[in-house]
Amino acid sequence: MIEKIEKLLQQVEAFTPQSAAELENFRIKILGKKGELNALMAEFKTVPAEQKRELGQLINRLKTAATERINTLREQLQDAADESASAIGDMTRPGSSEHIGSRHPISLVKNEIVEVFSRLGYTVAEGPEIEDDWHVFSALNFPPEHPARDMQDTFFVEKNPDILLRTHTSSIQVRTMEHQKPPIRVVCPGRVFRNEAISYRAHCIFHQLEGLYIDEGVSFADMKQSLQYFAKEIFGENTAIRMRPSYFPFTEPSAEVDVSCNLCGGKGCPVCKGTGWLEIMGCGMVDPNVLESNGIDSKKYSGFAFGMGIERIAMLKYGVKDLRLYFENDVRFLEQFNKAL
Ligand code: 2U9
Repeated sequence: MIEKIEKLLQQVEAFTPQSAAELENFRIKILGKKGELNALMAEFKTVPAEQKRELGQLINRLKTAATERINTLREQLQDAADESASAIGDMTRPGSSEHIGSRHPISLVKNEIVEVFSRLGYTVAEGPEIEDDWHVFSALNFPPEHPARDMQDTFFVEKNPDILLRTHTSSIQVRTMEHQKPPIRVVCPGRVFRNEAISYRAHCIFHQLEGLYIDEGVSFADMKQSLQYFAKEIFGENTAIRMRPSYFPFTEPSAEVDVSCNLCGGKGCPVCKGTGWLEIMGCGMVDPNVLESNGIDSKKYSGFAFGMGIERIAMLKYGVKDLRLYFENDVRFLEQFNKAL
């Protein structure tokens, strides 16, 4: 019996359960009603009186050792469970949602404008931001002394007067004419660069979208109708347009296009500075010199072109007062356009 108790004592000391269930089974096996300890107690009753003292002490040692060991192991298992639970965190807390970002308002407006013109049969073309003099100026009828060719207005690359950052996306139309015969119907969105002081209404980098339509018999009336359709699609069905004479080297005649101010309905307000009109773009009939420079017979073909600043259209559409906001990447500003996605 002594041997049996000592063996049980060793078992108690060596026992290391992996789970609370394993520990509970062990407790039942040793301390339970039908466990080893009660069996020993029953056997104890039958031993001779002279052995009772030593055996009684041993059984008591086993009972104390088993109770203490089981309590210690229970605490250890509980600590380990608490620790892994805190690593997972509060499992009842709602999950954190993924931040999916939003489209930049300039991209949204650009896509919208492209869609309007695609309904009129225009395709989209893009081109390089670093250009040469021919594609930005010479092919577009800019005279050699034109101020845009000046260092003051244009960024040149590495002091080479022939290599520059495009000041307008017209260079894309020039490239289109190099590999496409009329009819040509194309819109050209892109980033442009001008050496200008940064303010609430000007930036040295901005985005333009220009269009070109060349075919036989294209008239000023076609241009006016197309741009009126564009204005109504972008600013609303009740929008009216007007044209004022203007000048560009690449178009003749040229015009500025205004839309009726839809804030005051044309009555005059601070946004339209009391005029009832907001300038949105420039346009004109492609100068015959430009057609000829680009290998198109100006006697057979005519065309119109237009150009707009996307920042300006987005400012008018969304009521943005400071153009610099488009370039600061402040998510509090950018996220406001989410719903327009
Ligand atoms: C070719 C022929 C003609 C593109 C045009 C404008 C009028 C125009 C400005 C609006 C505001 C630029 O962003 S802005 O500063 N653009 O007014 N652009 S016609 O004319 C072309 C282009 C290419 C071959």
